[in-house]
Amino acid sequence: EVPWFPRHISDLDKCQHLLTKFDPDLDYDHPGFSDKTYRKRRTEIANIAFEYKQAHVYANLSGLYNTHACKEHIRNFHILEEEGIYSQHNLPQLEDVSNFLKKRTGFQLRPVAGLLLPRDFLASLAFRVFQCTQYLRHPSKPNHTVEPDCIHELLGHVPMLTDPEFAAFSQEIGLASLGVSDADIKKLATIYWFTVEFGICRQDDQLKAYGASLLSAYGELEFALSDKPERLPFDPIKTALQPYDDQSYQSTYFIAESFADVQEKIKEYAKSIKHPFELYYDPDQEMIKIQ
Ligand code: H2B
Ligand code: FE
Repeated sequence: EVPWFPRHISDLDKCQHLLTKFDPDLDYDHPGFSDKTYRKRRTEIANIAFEYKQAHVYANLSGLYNTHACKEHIRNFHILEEEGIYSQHNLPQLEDVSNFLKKRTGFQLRPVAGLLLPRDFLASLAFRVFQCTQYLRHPSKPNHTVEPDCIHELLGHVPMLTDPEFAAFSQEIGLASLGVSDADIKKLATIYWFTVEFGICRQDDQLKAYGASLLSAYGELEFALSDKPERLPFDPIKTALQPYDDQSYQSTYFIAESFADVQEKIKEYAKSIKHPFELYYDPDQEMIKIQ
């Protein structure tokens, strides 16, 4: 049997096994062995080398967008690259992306430490605030992460939130969540899961991904559009009750007949939820007002 060898330049990510015999952390004879500061600096430098994969995640994913992403995502991703906000070799600053979004659709990014409770996460959307993580996935699993990370937010969510209609509709899901029961939050979070995170839609008779979790996961993006998983038509009443796995690929995806269709159906569904009062968002005062 022939030993494994790299076939594509990106396979060099797997050629990162170090010989440890001269490693200052392990070799007692290393002149730096007893120098903690030196060893810490070496570890930091080593981590930069391991994390070099990030550029490959960007290249791998963006290479799939033309065939796998919805039009809105493709268009806005181009704009982000043209304006110099996104590129393969650096992670943009939260503030630059937030300023860009704010000009386009009034959405702003706010840093968050990790996965939020659905009620808190959805509530922020009512204010056109998107809670954005600040860390990267572990480099040993570049293609998939169960938690949200920067790659997920930047490659998945931000291009979609750059679309005015999608932004309006995200805010509506947020407004629909305010003050509702735990059971209704669970249903809204499930709808959010199968649309904003894992949604597929039909465009020009082809299936395209618009869900951010698909658009930020190299393996699952291909899987979701292949003939392997089950795909059902999107119907909020049924979708809201579908159980899901947040640890690995989804076994079921929901197809929207068009991008506009999913938005319309969710709007209708939101009207059917029992709300304690009529409310709206006043953007001038950045306040929710009760009617
Ligand atoms: N928290 C954070 N920080 N980012 C998300 O994308 C996210 C979240 N998604 N909490 C939420 C949950 C979503 O899956 C729904 C609303 O439960
Ligand atoms: Fe997300």
